[in-house]
Amino acid sequence: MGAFKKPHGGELKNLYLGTEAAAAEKQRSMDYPSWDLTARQMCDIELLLNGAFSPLEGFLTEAEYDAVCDNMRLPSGVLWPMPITLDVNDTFAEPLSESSIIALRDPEGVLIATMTVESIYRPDKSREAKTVFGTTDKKHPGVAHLMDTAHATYIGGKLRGVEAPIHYDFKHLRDTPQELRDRFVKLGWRKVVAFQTRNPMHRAHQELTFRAARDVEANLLIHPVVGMTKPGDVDHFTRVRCIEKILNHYPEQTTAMSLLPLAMRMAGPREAVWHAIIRKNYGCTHLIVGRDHAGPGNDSNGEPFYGPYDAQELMVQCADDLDISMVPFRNMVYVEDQAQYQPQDELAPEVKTLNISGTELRRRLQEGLEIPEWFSFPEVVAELRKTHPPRHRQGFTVFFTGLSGSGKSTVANALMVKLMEIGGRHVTMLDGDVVRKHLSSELGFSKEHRDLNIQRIGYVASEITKNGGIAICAPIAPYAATRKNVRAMVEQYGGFLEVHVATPIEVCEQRDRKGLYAKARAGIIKEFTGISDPYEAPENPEMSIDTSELTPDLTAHRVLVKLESMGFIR
Ligand code: PPS
Repeated sequence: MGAFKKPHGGELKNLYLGTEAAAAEKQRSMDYPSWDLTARQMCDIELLLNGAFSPLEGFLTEAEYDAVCDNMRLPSGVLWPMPITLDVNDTFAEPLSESSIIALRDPEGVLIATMTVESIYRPDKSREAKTVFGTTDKKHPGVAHLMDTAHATYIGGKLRGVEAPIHYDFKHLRDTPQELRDRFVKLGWRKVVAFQTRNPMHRAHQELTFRAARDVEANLLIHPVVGMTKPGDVDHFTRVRCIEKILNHYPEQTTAMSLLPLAMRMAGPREAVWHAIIRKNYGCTHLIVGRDHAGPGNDSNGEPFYGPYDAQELMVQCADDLDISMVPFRNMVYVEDQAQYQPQDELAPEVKTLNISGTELRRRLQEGLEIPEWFSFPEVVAELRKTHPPRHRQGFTVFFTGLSGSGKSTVANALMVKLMEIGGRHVTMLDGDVVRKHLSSELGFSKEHRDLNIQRIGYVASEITKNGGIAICAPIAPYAATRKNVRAMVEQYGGFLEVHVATPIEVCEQRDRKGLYAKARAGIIKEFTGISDPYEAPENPEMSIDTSELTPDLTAHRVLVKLESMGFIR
């Protein structure tokens, strides 16, 4: 019983070849067509090879895929809720046939596994979205990946593992299912409750996990996901460092942490069942399942994709097949009068409780405000503050966009000087003309080249922002979609302020400092923005300024005031 419980499907898979066979396979693989695995596929293959996805022995064939989508079972009848598929592009799929052998490599070209192709098929993605996620709404990150990122062809077949994916971080916290099972045996842990998390843990999590383990008289395994989680989550380095700090707050010898390199799909109920199977394979006997487990947030109409207890209900329905027990997660709230946490459902409605939502926590971090000790442990907060400094210490990008001659460069230069006067961060200017001289010297003015130019500027700006600096960009950037990409690139690391320099074209043309408008009118310069090439004005910029009405000094000052109101300077 206990940690000696059987893996899902009866046998723990280990798809790695022995040392000699692996060396021989590596030799042979030189002749095989080679596929570079995506980040998501790297996560999947690691868990296939080490048996975390037992009883799977490879990526799903069409028959397996159909059965999993439609019935949540493999053709053998074993419960399996999530299609684990290998999507490839048509160029790669075209020459393959059923019985081809392919090499699967990591992004650096290291051979991870080979696969004998048993099945090549084009999935009906909207049916997959409906059956697995219950929706085709692309607000769902799992659906968005399936529709927009996953390739059109799937190939399935059995894997032969050659080398485990390499990780350079937290090596001491990474275990295969067999290693974790062995550890439980060594420690004498017969009952183990797993806690799945993609977030740093605070006091409420510590309380609920401690109580869950105590209630079922088990040890606790904190099993955070370090593969791919919901876009916008705290990065896994911070997540793990925060959890390391919290481990000291459990009674000694009761609790351990191990990392799970899983690529989450945020599929709510189906995902909960999948998580349970994985934990069973790692030797756990119980899984804590919370309110809205693996929930993807709200749909395009602002409604939640799944009901708060859908995941728990599906777990109950699948209980007989699962053979790992669910410990329903109880919402813990802080009762001020008693100075302790209590399960919300045990309290009378009039009892005064305190809570800080995720959004409120982010606001307090951003603004450098107090995070009370009843909410989190000071060492966890200190860890979070390291990677989430208050806004006035984060990097940011000011992105000017507008026609040639609109005054972008003049205002950008004035702003740069004012920011340098304030000091505290390095300022980098990425002016259109200057970038074209150094970074994009080979590019012209076709849509393709302009997009490439702006992507490059965006990439550099995002790196500067990530490292706490200020990037001021001043290209024309005529296309809305490209500007949106730049915003997304930068906003993952810091602030983004789009300033539309909306000086009317008549004024720009009248100024014609470089004589370009005259040449464009005469047809000497082709594809000239505003004359013979489009400019898509921003719809929702943070600021819009017209330099025919204000001096550069005043305009730059207005930008500064805006930055101050957003909290980036003080
Ligand atoms: S873009 O569209 O964002 O890639 O353009 P950008 O890199 O900002 O370069 C614009 C500067 O190049 C000069 N120039 C032209 N602009 C627009 N259209 C055409 N065909 C063109 N040919 C040369 C022009 O001087 C622009 O500089 P600014 O500072 O905007 O006047």
